[in-house]
Amino acid sequence: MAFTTNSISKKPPQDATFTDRVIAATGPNADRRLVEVMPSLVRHLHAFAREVNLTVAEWTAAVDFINECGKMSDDRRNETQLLCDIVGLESLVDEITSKMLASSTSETPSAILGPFYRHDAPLLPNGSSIVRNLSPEVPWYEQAVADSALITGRVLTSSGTPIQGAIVDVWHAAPNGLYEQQDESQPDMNFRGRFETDAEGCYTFYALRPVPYPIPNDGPAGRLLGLLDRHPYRPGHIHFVVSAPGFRALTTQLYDDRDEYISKDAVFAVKNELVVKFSPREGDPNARWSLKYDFVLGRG
Ligand code: MBD
Ligand code: FE
Repeated sequence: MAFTTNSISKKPPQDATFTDRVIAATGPNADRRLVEVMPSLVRHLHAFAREVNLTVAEWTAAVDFINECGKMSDDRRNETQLLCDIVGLESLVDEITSKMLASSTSETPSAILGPFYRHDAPLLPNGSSIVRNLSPEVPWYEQAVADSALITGRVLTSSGTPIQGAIVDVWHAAPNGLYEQQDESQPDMNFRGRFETDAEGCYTFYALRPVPYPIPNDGPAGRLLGLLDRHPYRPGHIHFVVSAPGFRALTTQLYDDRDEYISKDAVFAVKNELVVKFSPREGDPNARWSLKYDFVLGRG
């Protein structure tokens, strides 16, 4: 039955299915977008429950599971978002959104934000490092030196004009596979920074080549992965949010091509255009590798 605002004031027909009755309960002053969205959600939820013969015990376990995710979610760790990630929902929504908004195929593809973004990463001068307090006492010191990398590039319009004053907000995990907020031993805001592009649209910073790591495995989302006999690994990746006035902010990730998990990301976020190759770098005591990557923003 096609849903119209007119039909909601009518008594549901005697032969309406249970699902139609639930949908028809929506009132005349309902939120407009919910009027579009909820009939489909209710139909799919009901069809799912019927298809799998969902029992009360199973539904209760699912409610407990979602409640547990919610209780574990705050601005340091978002377990509900992680749950969406492992069933591919954040990647799907990201793809739908970018298809709706992208006006040019030259725009850099987006990728999901993930659960570890923090607002207010320090604004650093170009040429500085997002690696804080690295010393030989750090257990992964050797690896950090071996993976040290200079990352440079430009922020451009889709016609190739440099954008001055764009903000490149970047974050990645430590060589031990933990983001700074997951790891007591790391300084606050380790491996996070924001850089402003210069008159040529350039940004420059030091970071590390990223390593594969397991998404947090100690909560309900990790338990679900175990029950599904799935591995928890994401390929090594560097997160970016690139923004500039007059342009749509670009949330994306870059993936190191050395990584075996590129073809089996636990959260289904890899896109070919975002896989990058680091080059060996000579004569820079701060970096063994370099990467050049230009971000192309859409107007908006
Ligand atoms: C991450 O680090 C991440 O980037 C995503 C998308 C999901 C879980 C952990
Ligand atoms: Fe991540």
